[in-house]
Amino acid sequence: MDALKQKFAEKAAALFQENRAMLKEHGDKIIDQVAIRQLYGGMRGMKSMIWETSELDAYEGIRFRGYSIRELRKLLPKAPNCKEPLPEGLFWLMLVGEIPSQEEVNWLTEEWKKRGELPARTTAMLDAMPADTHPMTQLSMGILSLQNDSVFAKRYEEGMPKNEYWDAYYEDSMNLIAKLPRLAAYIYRRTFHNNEHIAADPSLDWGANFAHMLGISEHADFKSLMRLYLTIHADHEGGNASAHSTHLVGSTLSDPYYSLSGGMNALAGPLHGLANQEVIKWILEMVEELGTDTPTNEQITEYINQTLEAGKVIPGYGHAVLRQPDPRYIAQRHFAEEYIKDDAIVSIVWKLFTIVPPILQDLGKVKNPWPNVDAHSGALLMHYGLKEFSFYTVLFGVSRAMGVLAAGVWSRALGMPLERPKSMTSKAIKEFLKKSTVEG
Ligand code: CMX
Repeated sequence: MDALKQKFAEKAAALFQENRAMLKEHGDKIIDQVAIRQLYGGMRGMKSMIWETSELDAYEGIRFRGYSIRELRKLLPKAPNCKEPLPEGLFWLMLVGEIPSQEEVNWLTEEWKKRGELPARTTAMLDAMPADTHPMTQLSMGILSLQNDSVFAKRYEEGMPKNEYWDAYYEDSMNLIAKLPRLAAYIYRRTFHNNEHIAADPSLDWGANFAHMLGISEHADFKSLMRLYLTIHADHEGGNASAHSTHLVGSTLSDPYYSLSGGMNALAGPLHGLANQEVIKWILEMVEELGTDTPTNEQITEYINQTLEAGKVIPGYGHAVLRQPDPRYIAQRHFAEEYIKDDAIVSIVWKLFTIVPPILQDLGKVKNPWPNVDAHSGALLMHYGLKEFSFYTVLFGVSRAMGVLAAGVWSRALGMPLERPKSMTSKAIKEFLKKSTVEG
């Protein structure tokens, strides 16, 4: 058994026992109440599942195993000559709750290299798809094409006992995460670069190798950006749509390939991960409409109002949980301040930060007028030459896989059952109200 798996096995066995004892003693205690508003309102704030890898606070933002993004940028191991964390380190942290040593992270980098090859059937399937198929569709189908090799599905078929589910889920998750950069780079190169592919560089870590295979830029800063990007998009506790979808599908004992594909289909929606594509599309349309990439505040205000009057949302702004500027936005802004000088699109993103929030606030209904993670990422990618914005959500997906799969290994280890909440009809709600009024 490898060292990461061994560590996980010990921690998971201990928490499993602890939880059983805790549930026996406290299982009937009420932790939350549900308002009718929440049933009609996308279950906002409803406590409904266990997610070990990260926790989101409305004001502080995300904490991975208790660490903020600012702390992780300092504490996680790094590649030589790079200030940004290695995403491999975050995966280790999410899985076992400890900041890994440089040696442990190097082991994980090597392990993912060994598991990273794509089978020929995956590339053949992608090649058979129309070139204008959205990259997120290609990603989801590419993940499913790998399902033939699921260790979990095979061992389940052979009668694997419950206490081994996590082990098979771990193996699939490691294999899948290892392959995702190659799958994503293949999708990018076939869709936008005449199907000309770039071989993996065995000397590079997971994130830098992804940057290399995309072939965008040999600029060292782009590799740093990829490491940061893949770290900060990885997890956002369990309730967001991609995490929750992966979790729900996994709870049926569908294997990690089916589960992650489901999660990616949720990420592909414009209110979730696709917002990173929508932000840059919206900014580029503004630049084109106004005929300048240095618009005045008045011109930007006018454009925002036009968008709202057309009944659309301002992409990259607002959040279902956060009530402050997203620390993932702030991390990307700090990156831009340090690495990027004089970029017109980055400047527009910064102007929007001061112009959008008061306008959204004046609408009187938007609960969070601040930027989310998607408001900044596209401008950074554009700067380094990754201009094909329909690909942006795939990058988000490659990162998100680490969080949702690490959480999936935990779900299997803790024996989480089939997820099956209760739904109600509007008629039943009316009857409930009638009864509660009569009863006073
Ligand atoms: N622009 C315009 N209106 C907005 C808005 C925005 N950026 N954000 C929220 N609103 C509106 C909502 O559409 C809703 O309007 P109605 O009552 O008319 O339906 C109202 O304000 C209240 O919404 P809310 O409670 O503040 O926000 P929700 O929790 O319902 O939705 C989110 C959150 C992210 C879907 C929403 O803010 C939004 O649509 N933002 C733009 C899309 C976006 O950037 N998504 C990415 C989020 C991050 C991610 O998951 O990747």
